[in-house]
Amino acid sequence: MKIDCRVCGGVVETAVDLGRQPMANGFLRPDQRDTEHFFDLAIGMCERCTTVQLMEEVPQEMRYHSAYRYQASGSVGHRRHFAAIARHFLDQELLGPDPLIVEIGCNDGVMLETIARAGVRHLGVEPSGNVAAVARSKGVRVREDFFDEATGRDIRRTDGPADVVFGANTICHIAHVHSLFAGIDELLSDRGVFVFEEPYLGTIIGRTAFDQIYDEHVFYFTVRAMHAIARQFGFEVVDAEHIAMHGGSIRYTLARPGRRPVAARVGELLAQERAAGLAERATLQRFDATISGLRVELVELLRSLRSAGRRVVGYGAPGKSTTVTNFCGIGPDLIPYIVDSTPEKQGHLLPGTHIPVLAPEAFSEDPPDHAVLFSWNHAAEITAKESAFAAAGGRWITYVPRVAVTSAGATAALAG
Ligand code: DWN
Ligand code: SAH
Ligand code: ZN
Repeated sequence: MKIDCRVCGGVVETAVDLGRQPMANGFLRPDQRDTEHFFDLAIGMCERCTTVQLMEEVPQEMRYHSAYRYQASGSVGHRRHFAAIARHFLDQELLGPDPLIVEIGCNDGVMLETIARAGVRHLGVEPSGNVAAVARSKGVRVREDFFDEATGRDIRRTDGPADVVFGANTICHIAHVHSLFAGIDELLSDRGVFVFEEPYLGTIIGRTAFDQIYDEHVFYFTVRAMHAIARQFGFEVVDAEHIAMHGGSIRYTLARPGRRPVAARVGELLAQERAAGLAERATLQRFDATISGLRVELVELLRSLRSAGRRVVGYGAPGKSTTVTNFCGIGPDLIPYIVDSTPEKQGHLLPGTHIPVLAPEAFSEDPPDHAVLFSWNHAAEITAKESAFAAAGGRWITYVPRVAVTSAGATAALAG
């Protein structure tokens, strides 16, 4: 299959195909089993700008709404991470007489609550009403909307120029990339910075983290692709920092050309990407073959444990778990339930495979023999929380970077 690149109009051809899949966060009530939206989950690389992107898109209004299941404050690690970036902006960027920071995809206010407490002017732009309400309850000012060119222009009119526009795991969700950057151009001050952190194609491939591929993640950025995107829309990549979030992300800093010095690590990451062949379609095709082998291994392991009478459950129902279970054909016959700490996911069914999601108490009250760690990027926090499980002989099953039955210690190291 071929499509036109959303960034530059070049040709994008399918390179990794994960088959018919539901929306990753489309958790169902038991009576909603027959209402699921499926689409062809596949990615390809643009032959011109090398941006990797979904071949088929799920409309944003179907993905983000008043029952959005993901709450960004659902882990200690993420709360700490976003409090730290907020303090960085307060100390380094929001120093003018009347500074303004705008966050695209502020979710439940996990970052902006620190800014609000500091009494600094801010605005969250968040289309999912339920999480926007949580942000407001924390004192965060929120505009319930999808950010695009019109939104950027309107915020400039009502609030003035922004010194910082921030996004985390959101910019890669936005398919209307031309309108997005036109909105940034409208909103950002002359010396302002557009800072955003997104899962990194380099670590998705390097760690075989194929479960990061799903409907919400429209783009899978590299520094090289972002360099081309920035230039196309009148900006410059002035910094690119490899961070551990979500198993490996890049925090990009864009500015207007010549306004900020370019950090040396931008060139270092570009060189690493060249060495890793990240701009070559063949790299994606090898990745496609690797995950097909991983699928066979994971299903064979689960089947052999079932045959041996061992009880296996899932731990964590991140968006990623929808991709793994549907791609591998893992249903309640192999994993009878998954526990997750998000109240809005409990009592619901995992999209596609309809594995029931229960509260974590089900795990601690009746520990299984094995647990597949779907929230592997939270491994340290989870294995510490469930240390009694491993102490009693329970074993974690992981599949990133490869299928393995591990002790708690080795599992904890997975988070990166
Ligand atoms: O890009 C996105 C990122 C920001 O978050 C969105 N597409 C949606 C979402 O992706 P995700 O669901 O893969 O994010 P997480 O943070 O890996 O999800 C972790 C899941 O694990 C949550 O549902 C909460 C759960 N969890 C748990 O049950 N016990 C997490 C921890 C730390 C725990 O102790
Ligand atoms: N920033 C948080 C949440 C990421 S989940 C974190 O990193 O954990 C992605 C968020 O982006 C969701 O809350 C979703 O509603 C929001 N979003 C999606 N498209 C958007 C758009 N065009 N403008 C603003 N927010 C958007
Ligand atoms: Zn392109």
